[in-house]
Amino acid sequence: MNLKASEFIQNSDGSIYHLNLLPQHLATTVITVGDQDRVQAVTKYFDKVEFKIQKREFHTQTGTYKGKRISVVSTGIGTDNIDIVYNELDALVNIDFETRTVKENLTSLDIIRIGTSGAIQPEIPVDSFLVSLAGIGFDSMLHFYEVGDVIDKGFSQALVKDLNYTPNKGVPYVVNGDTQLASWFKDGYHSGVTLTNCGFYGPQGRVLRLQLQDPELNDKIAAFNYKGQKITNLEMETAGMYGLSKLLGHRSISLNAIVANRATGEFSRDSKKTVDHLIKATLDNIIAN
Ligand code: R1P
Ligand code: URA
Repeated sequence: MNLKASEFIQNSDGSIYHLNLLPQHLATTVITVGDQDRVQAVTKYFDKVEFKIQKREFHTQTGTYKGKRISVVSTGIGTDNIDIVYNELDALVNIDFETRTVKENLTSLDIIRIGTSGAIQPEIPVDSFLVSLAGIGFDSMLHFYEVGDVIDKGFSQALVKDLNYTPNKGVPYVVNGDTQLASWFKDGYHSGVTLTNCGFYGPQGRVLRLQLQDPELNDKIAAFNYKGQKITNLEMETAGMYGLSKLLGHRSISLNAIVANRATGEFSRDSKKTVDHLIKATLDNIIAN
């Protein structure tokens, strides 16, 4: 069945609506970054860049690193943007742009996030790296999809109970990252469970001028333990990435440069340098696998 013009939206050059890409512009290994300027910070290490485009916060460059073709795509901030980026990346490989139909043989992408994050456990220091083995979504994006058995219901129920989580904030969802991709990033990485939230300030327990609905929430998050798993860090994309990649049939892993530690109150003195170290490590880990 042909997809309607209002659902699968192509620009006048045939490219997909937000990312502005045609299928030939995308590699099957994709690095996502939040910050559009971080795309260049990754591709400066490439042998060559074959293609560049930017529309809104979605900046893409495709090229080769040590002979491997990789696309680097900026997502902007939040799981609302992850909804756009994941659906459009999937369309680029799994929808025929001429017939506007879903292909019979589907392609699976490897999607690796290089992002920043704040640790919530004191033993995970600023300027360290963390690979997210699972993502907990305090946002509601994934609930709009038929999720089947992709989410861990027991984990979710334990969160609601132990955190005394008020229903008007929604229902947390928990999704695992891809274990094969996670195994590429072991040496030099902490691992943990990443809490993805729908904001940076109140939702992550930061108080500037506004008081919080539950001032104890971050302490409860830090103390929470489900079958030996502790929540390690806070950011704004991982759970949405894991949910959509499982539903669409792609492999995703989220790598975090820890720039803040909420337990000790520290922030990195040179977060750009830490992110640069994570970029170099990630590129070499991709090549080694
Ligand atoms: C907030 O400052 C942003 O930083 C983190 C959060 O997930 C959020 O997107 O990731 P990025 O550095 O990749 O944007
Ligand atoms: N990004 C976040 O979302 N939170 C932090 O504390 C640091 C980076």
